Amino acid sequence: MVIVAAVDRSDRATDVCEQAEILAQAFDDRVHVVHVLTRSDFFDLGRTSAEAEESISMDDVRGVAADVAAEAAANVDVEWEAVGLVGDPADRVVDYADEHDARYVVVAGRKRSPAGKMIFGSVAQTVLLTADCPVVSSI
Ligand code: D5M
Repeated sequence: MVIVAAVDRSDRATDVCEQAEILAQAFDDRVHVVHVLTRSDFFDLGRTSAEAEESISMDDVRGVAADVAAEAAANVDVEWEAVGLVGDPADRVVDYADEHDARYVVVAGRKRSPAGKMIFGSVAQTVLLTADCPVVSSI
């Protein structure tokens, strides 16, 4: 089966991948490291300019997201795959886990005030509440 490691661009991505690796070793599974880019993330990464917007394909965006995932997965010592997706991070991670019948999704939790959650949302919380499979928090 597949262990889905959902990674953002923070240092916590390394912990998520390490936890996914431990689970994959225990169950003899593979790790799919998933990063989701929103369109605005794509521009934040500085890979393109607003003028070039028209010529960007979804494959370009997915490719950039997969590069982020691959970077996070660099030290994973079991079979892994880097997956780049586009859209709302929590929704896409949950859809991906469902489509691949994931054994676990791994995310990293973080302490946030109620106001912080309201303003920024929490990908980890939404994944936890909506995924069909168990969700493991690496911290
Ligand atoms: O997000 C915490 C966790 O949610 C993080 O450890 C992985 C997952 N996450 C957040 N953003 C993304 C993207 N863009 N792709 C894949 N997985 C993601 P938080 O919002 O701090 O609760």
